Amino acid sequence: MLRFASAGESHGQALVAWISGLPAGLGVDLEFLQRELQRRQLGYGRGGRQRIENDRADIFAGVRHGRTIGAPIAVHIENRDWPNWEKALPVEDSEGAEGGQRPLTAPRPGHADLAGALKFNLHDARYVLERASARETAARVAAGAFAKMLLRELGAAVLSHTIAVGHVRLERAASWKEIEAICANLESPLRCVDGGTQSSMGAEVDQALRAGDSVGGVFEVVAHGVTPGLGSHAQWDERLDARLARVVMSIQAVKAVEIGAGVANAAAYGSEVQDEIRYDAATKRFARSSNRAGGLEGGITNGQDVVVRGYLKPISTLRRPLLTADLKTKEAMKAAYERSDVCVVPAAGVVGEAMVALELAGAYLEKFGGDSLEETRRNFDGYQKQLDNF
Ligand code: EPS
Repeated sequence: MLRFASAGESHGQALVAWISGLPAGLGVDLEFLQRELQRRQLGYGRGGRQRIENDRADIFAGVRHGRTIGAPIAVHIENRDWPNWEKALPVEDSEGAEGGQRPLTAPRPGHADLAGALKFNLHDARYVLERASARETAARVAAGAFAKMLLRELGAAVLSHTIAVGHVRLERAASWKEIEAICANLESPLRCVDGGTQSSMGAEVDQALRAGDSVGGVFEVVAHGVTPGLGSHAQWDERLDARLARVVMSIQAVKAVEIGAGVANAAAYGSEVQDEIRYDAATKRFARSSNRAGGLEGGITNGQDVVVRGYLKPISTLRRPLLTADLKTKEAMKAAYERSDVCVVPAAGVVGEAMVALELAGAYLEKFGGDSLEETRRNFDGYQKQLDNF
């Protein structure tokens, strides 16, 4: 079973990612891993923190001589902001010490501040926000990079692009080639495949910035080359569409998830929604000329691209804060402002890729198993033959 977890607070010493269940013998592409972390740091509308951080993954377990060894993998990512927070967030008991605790008692509407303070019985939301922060997603992206390395061995790739920022939306479909190109271009400000739309998205970010506000949007994750038959209709919790929805919904600020054209499909007739089937003798595979189902039917992959969209609400930290009530005095006041991002849609897309890659890699390993990559591949190849002869 493929599992992963993270630890670490936004302004603590470091983040840690732990990933367990990958077969032995998988080549680890260190350059790719670093590049994935770099991609997550990019995007127009990010705050000052990204000028401090330069995320690098140090692997300290589970990889030897460039390959996985079947043991849990552990990755360490330093927080370069830590020296600025060492006095405020020491591990040791420092009661009465100088340095200040940097408490946050005016909870931000929309953030985990209030709900977390109530849950953990804290009258300072500092520890809640430290862990709720999307800084944690650097660890997810590191874990996701390993999942992508396995998927690559099995002929699949996972990428993303931005389809909406605020009111501005990409009004056409993007081809896989376009998505590949926009992901390879680290200069692209918002990772939208259409230049004109991207400029309008940039103006939307500018407007939010000028107004002391924040702006959300939609990213689309596409998994290409996915074999048919992952996931299952047989039991509710085996349905892969449901599993993908869960992992994408777990990303900070995501408040809705869509598979394929799920939202538009709800307002259309059945004849306009279902993707007609034909057989392609050249590839020996069934094919479609549309993919409104987003590559999943009955909770099972059907061989089309898997398409998952994450809808992000605007970041809850506002330079022009909303009203709140103080955790200690209960008095009405303005919510706290901490340095923050204005728009994180492109970065969230990279995190979406990681989450989708991890879930898909898990689904591959459930179907094909394998303690070594050779064993996984043998089982996978046998299944491909079965499909060829179907
Ligand atoms: C975040 C607030 C900001 C973001 C942070 C997420 O951090 P800071 O308060 O240090 O400026 O930059 O995201 C990251 C640090 C990151 O690497 O993505 C929050 O409150 O969620």
